[in-house]
Amino acid sequence: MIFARSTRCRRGPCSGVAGILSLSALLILAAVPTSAVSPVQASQQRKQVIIDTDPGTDDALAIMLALNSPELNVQAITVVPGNVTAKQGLENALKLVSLANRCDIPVAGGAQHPLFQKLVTAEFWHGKNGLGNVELPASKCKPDSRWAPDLIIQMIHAEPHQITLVPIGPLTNIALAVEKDPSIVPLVKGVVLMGGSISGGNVNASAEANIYGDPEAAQIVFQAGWPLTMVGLDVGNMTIFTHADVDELAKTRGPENDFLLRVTKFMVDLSEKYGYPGAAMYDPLAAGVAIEPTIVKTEAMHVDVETRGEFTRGETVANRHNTVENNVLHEDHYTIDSILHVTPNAEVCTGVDSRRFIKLFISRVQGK
Ligand SMILES: [Ca+2]
Repeated sequence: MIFARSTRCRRGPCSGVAGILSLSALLILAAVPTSAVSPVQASQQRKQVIIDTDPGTDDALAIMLALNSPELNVQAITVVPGNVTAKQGLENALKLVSLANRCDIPVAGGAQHPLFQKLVTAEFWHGKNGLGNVELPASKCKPDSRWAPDLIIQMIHAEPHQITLVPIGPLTNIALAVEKDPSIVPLVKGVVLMGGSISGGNVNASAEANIYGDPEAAQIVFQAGWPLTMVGLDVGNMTIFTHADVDELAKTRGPENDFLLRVTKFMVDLSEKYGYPGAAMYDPLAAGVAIEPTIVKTEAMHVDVETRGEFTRGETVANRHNTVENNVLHEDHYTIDSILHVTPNAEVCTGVDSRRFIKLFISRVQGK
């Protein structure tokens, strides 16, 4: 497994690898006359991401954050059914890129339903239209004609080792891409996904919504063998957008700013109605981790997705110590023979500098 970041960096407040790289990049840039860095080169230095999304209120926040962050170059937005149907999700994604005047970004529809179960949509939490009942103008942008998994496969082959996948919905499209062309796995730079939990679910006692939405797809994605960061409920629930944050957004104006103001107000009001202190920033935090990995602490774990449990279907079962006991049959019973090591397959986020993230989010979208 490849885990580029050092353990010290991941677990600390972090002056680690990412910080060193940033410093190196600054030193290199300082040594080069500004005119020598072309816009194309500058664009290539940014992290290339494909966002796979089921927009979705918090998806809208994540997309707007990504589009307004110079660290990221959003190569494509692919749409998966989840919070809303595939059709509604595609319409929403197109309206979002249109609002941001980014018709240059391909937006493609993909799967129409989960791999092995019926779709469960969440208008209850996201409003009838999935965007907090905030109506956006009709999109100026047109959908890409490619099927989302094909677009993902093509882009990864066109830019090997460059693209980070940022899935913020059920993992159907990503699993279909891997199943169709497993050769993309070693060519992906990384996967930063919102989903899962190691401390109980939100759909029910055990499962988080994105994983619950397509457990078989999630198991494929977790076992694929690429560097994967799991931004789960554990850290999303620590990252709460409050009325004070809504008020902060209300201080500035702009088409995106004003849209996000209304969506976040919808989210905070609804969350408070059901007893939460504010709106958890699940999907935007995944975008935030792609932008600035040091916002979270992670621990390497082996994660499997339960697909058969009566009470636990869709649970991300994380091995915190990465060992299992090896039981061997002796006559009529088993005995523990040895301890086997389990190779981690995910960096699981276990801590977050939540205020730093909320400030980053607000600062990036204010006045836009
Ligand atoms: Ca989502």
